[in-house]
Amino acid sequence: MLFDLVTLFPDLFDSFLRSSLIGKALSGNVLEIRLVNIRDFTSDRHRTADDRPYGGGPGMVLMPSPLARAIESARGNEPDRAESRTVLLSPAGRPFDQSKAIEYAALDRLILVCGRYEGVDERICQTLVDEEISLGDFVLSGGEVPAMAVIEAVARLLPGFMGAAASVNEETFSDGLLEYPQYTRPDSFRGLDVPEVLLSGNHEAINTWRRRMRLRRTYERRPDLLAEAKLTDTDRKFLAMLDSEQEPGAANNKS
Ligand code: 4FV
Repeated sequence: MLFDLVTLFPDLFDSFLRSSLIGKALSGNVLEIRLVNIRDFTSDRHRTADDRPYGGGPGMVLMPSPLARAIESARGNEPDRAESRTVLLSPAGRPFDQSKAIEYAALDRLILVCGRYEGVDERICQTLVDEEISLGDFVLSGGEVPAMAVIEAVARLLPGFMGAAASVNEETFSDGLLEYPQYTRPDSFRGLDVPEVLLSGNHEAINTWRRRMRLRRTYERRPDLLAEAKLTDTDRKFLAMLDSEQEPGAANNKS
């Protein structure tokens, strides 16, 4: 899979591209990442890429021409990459989540456009951007960090990326529930012991405990996820029990 990163600050990606799994995947041709510096597509000797907003107001806006040329140059390389999508990282975008990561992992190429300053000229969104994606309801100084998050979430889903290090975390959100708590040695830490069941070797009991912990954590922390979660009748019975626990005067046994 190919990622084109359209940015004013390509150096920001240096250590990220050298980091462990991404670095290995780049050398293993599991994925390819190309940096497209918007400044290389400016036309004046000051290499100006931003200008004052029409209508006044604070800050600057990324100019349409250099950005359009940068995106078109990215698209121009290897136009045969059929399944391609151009995505602008912006707080006004659709929240990024695991289902979007799974969707992107099926593409041949993802062109990620990193905004800066107050944002990009809207005519870029109208002409060259397929969709806008937000990392969350907060304001960053640039789209580079969200782009790194998208690359990492998508790359982990590519065949050959995780290799032996396949993780349970892949399940997180894929069946709509939060993950179960993890423990490792020592079995007693600052007076806190690892739950007995995890030391029992009884894998059926362990799986039941882990499923219940996923249901309880999702119920307590992200009840909004339960509507979409893939639940069994046993799951629903357990959730009903949690509900009954909430009733005033109900006994509270944290199993
Ligand atoms: C952002 C976000 C974000 C806003 C203006 C960069 C900044 C500047 N991108 N999810 N939250 N972007 O805050 O994706 O263009």
